[in-house]
Amino acid sequence: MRLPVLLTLQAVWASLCHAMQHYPAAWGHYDVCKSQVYTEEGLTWDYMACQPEAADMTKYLKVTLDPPNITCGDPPETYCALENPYMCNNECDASTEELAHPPELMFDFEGRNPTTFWQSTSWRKYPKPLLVNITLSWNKTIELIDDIVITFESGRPEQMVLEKSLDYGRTWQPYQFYATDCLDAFIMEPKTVNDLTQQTLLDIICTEDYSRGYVWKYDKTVRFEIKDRFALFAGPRLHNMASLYGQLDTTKNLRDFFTITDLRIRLLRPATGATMVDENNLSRYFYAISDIKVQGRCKCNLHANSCVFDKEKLTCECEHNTTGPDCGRCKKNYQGRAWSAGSYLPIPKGTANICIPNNVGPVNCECFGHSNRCSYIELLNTVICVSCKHNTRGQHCQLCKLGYYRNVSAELTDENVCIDCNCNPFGSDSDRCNGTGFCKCKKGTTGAKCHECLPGYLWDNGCKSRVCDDELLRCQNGGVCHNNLRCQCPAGFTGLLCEKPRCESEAGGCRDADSGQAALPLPPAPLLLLPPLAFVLQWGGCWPATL
Ligand SMILES: [Ca+2]
Repeated sequence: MRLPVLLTLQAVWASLCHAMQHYPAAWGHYDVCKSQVYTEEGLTWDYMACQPEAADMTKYLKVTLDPPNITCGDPPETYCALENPYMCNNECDASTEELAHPPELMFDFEGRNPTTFWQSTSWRKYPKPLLVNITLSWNKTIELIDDIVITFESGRPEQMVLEKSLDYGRTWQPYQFYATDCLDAFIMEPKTVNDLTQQTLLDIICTEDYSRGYVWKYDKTVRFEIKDRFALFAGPRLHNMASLYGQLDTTKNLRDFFTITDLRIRLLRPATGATMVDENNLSRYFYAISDIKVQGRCKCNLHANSCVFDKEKLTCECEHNTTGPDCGRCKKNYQGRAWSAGSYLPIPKGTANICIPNNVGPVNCECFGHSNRCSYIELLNTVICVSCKHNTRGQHCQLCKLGYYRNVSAELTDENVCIDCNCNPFGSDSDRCNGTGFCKCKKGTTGAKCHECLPGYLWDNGCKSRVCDDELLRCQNGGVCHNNLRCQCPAGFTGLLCEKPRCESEAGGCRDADSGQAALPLPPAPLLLLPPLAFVLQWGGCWPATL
């Protein structure tokens, strides 16, 4: 392949790589906490914001029911069929595996037939309300990333509240109210998630969307819509995650809204399917849940990309010199500046905000405004700026990149602090210049940028020495001086000043201009075709006839 083709392919590849780096699909992975990079100080670590992968969080929870003996089957009882409330000979018996409905059946793998579910005792004590609290505890802060979906086999409750805790169950806040009649049940106007806006996203609403119907085959789920709330910032198909990440970064309330340690489902009134409760047939009324979905990830404050489940507890595997269950503080001896969470911005790598050792001199990431990212170099026990912009370089972006020089009239924080040397590529030895912008010139060249010629030289993609003129350096044998750079020689002559006679290769030899004698004939034609000899004959001018 020829060189120009190679260069073209390389250029295409480089621009492709550049384009891919900025392709939106690469946004928001945050799956790497650090990577090795080469800087002027050698091999070092570059730190990025990172977070664990999202997962099915129901694998890691503890479930508690209140009252504790609310699960059916102890003592055994009969209840009405889910499909037909007048067939009331089904049995719930906690002591028989096939007839028991313990809470873990809300979290087992679904897809089997028949569906497995937890079930409460029936509403025997009507009109005393049938109240059940189902508490899911993680003993760890987690961030929700998808809708919470609860599947009821009993018909969806006529009244329920979904609550969250952010302090391991000490205090609770409602997430959403659900009722067949919001005004009647909670004195709230019925709303849906579609009524929310960016400004009202954190409002707690009561919805009637998930309470209607009784054992509708395809209408069994109660949902808390996380994704619809995300979409208020990220767009309907969550294509603009940058906008959402930006909001999460800057708005603590928003971040906290999607963060939980516990969830509580407060079941307040079972499905009755009618305005009147049939007091003669109370074993029709109970709660049964076959599945609860909670998708999320460990909250590690963007300081860990993995979270392990060990001894019944989730823990972030903290990086960036942080520690604690949520990487919420700096390690001992790494408290050189106040702890802070990582940031999603700038996309796609974010900012790590690592903890730095106690004994580092200047603790700030001081880069004179040419970078907002620093990297701690363990070997040198120092903090350096990473990715200095505006053509700067150095530990604090205080120097100019090679090929640039310091603009003395600009402050160190000025975007125009470094000026392009702008050395003439033909006239200068390199693209670098000294502190006042002077380039290093090639022979015959002068000027600050090496774009002018010294006397005796002429510009021709650089300065070439003067070859001929009409005075002292005349072209000989009838040659004509062309732009003072070369003699245009007549057919029979060559040389700088047309001082040599030209070889006559067709005739098989050269005539020596000084002796005037005929040269010996050259060897026969096949030998002439030997490449080195052919080259010499074509380009090398005349050789002695004895060759
Ligand atoms: Ca199940």
